[in-house]
Amino acid sequence: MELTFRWYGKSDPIPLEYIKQIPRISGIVSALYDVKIGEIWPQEQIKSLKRMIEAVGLRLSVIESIPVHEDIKLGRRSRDKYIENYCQNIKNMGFLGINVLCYNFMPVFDWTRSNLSKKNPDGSTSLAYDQDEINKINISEESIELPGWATNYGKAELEDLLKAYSKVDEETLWSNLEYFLKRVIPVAEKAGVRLSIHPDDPPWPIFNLPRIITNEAALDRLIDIIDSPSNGITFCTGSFGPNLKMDLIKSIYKFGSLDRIPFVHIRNIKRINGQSFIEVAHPTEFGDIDMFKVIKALVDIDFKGMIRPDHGRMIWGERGKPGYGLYDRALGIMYLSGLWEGIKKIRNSK
Ligand code: DNO
Repeated sequence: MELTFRWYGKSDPIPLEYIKQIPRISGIVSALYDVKIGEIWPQEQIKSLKRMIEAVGLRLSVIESIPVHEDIKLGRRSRDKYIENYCQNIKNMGFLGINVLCYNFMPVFDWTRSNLSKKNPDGSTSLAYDQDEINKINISEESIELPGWATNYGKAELEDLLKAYSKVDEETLWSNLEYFLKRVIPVAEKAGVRLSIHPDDPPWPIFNLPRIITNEAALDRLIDIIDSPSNGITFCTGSFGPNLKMDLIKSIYKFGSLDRIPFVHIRNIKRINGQSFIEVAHPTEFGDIDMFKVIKALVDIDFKGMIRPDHGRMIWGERGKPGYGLYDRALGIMYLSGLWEGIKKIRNSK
């Protein structure tokens, strides 16, 4: 198991040196953020990112993410060219010894929240998702700035995408994912890279756009598309957490034992009636996810992949990228690694 931390490159307000000071963190999760979606990442830029990280004594362990071009998700004819570029990126990663690639297959929007700084009684702020708020938004008319929102797309492009997706139902999206995986996974295998799909967050359709990586059955279907360790899952507790029907612990045992989980994102959420939730501090008692059981399952399956603390609250007056401040994520990973050490030692002493 390797403990990692997400870092947004030079524009991240958190210096790499600070991350290095968090006990037990040895890996960085990062990406190139200025390459157009669908293009080949310049090898020199990846090398320089890697060098920067290595200069402080850390390593570039995971690329999160190389975004999948919408034409691939839509199954447009131009997808082959973008798939070819994707394959080239995978080969380049493998060549540089970066072995895990986190990606997602969510149409247009990545992770979505309705509030980026919901005030908590203790003065900290959290990311929150309120389904009623989301229902009130008319995405083709309002321009909204939220994380994971289609800031990459201008208004006209967004409209065009929404129109195109109106003809794409879940089954079509599945078959487009299958088309993609059947082409990239053999390349990834050869390159020694493990793709890890990130679940849809929240795990249900939003704005009438289909979302398919939402539950255990979807993960079964995904790994059945191609039976390969390179066809893996980023097991994100906070993304699956709002889905009441998902037994997180059972899924960790199941997909972990099958060696289909190269990467884990850990955070806690508190469900608020129906389809709304707020992100809370990592420890079990603050949310609906039993962190002891999550870590125990990972210890039990002898998890050898990467773990990163996912979103934290903003605490101690910190300002920064929503969900990606230093302090609460550092507290979170210390708590998780303490659980890991305790569980492992008790198990070994029996
Ligand atoms: C949110 C992240 C996601 C993730 C992508 C992977 O905080 O976990 O944005 O990076 O979905 O492609």
